[in-house]
Amino acid sequence: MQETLRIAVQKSGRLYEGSMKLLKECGVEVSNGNNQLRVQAANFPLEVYFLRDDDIPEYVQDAVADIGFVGENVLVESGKQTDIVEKLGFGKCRLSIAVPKNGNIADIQSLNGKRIATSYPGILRSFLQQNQISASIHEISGSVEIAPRIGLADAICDLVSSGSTLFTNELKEIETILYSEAVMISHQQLSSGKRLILESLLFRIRSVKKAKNNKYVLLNAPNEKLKDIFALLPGIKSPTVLPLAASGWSSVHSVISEDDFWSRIESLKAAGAEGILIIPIEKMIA
Ligand code: PRT
Ligand code: ZN
Repeated sequence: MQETLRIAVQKSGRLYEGSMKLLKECGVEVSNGNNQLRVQAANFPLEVYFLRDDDIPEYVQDAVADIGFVGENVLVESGKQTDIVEKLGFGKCRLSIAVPKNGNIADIQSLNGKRIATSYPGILRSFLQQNQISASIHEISGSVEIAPRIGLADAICDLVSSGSTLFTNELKEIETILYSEAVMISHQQLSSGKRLILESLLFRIRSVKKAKNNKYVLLNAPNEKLKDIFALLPGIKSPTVLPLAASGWSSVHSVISEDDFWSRIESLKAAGAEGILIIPIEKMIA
């Protein structure tokens, strides 16, 4: 009998949509009707457990689930032993120390003797130790950003993504402790059957991620400009070149990465490319 890989994902919250979307893009069909705790994928040997994110590292460590999608921040804070298999590219945020905008704390050294409110006492404690700062940590589970205003703390250590929560609460970041995104974690000793399923899922995840980081580009150019244009299209073995009906012109097809997308398009235009079309790629198989 074929084995099934058990994956833990967040039941609801900021990582739920990204997790389900990624599975879907990998061709794994999961229906989560009726708010079920466990659902078997229809077309892949995967069983999905819907849990609170804080419980995911422990479940994977203890082999209640084989793998999980969870924020790196939650994993590090939990101190649980699992392997990080892959960064997933969603749920990006940072754990930062922030202080009142108009207060007198300007750098981390000024935190000595101060009170810091956080939901991440473990990560904060080791940061303070490493930097030899002696401050008291007030652990609170939510609405950390209001702590300075109500006199509970002098500073906070909380997750930031857009920065609008800090802005609204008249706080400013003075230090980032951890950059985080959703990661795939795995139990440290999977059976060989489960490892094979994991490899197959991972292959699909990497193909989806690679496709997102690249775009298919089509352009027209006069033949005498092709050499300059090829020089601007690195990273692939060779572009496809087709003659156009208009003599002396060619159509060039290639793949360019998202990283320096706009500057590369501008360079292509400057080099003589015309009629540039950019097309998203759905999957990219290495
Ligand atoms: O119920 P459960 O325990 O599963 O969920 P939860 O309420 O603990 O977590 P949830 O759903 O809020 O967040 C899940 C994960 O999303 C976090 O562990 C992070 O890995 C990731 N993530 C990404 C974030 C943010 N961005 C984020 N901005 N988690 C929380 N925030 C909060 C932050 O705490 C602050 O209150 O959003 C506010 C700041 O956002 P900005 O955009 O105003 O800067
Ligand atoms: Zn949580």
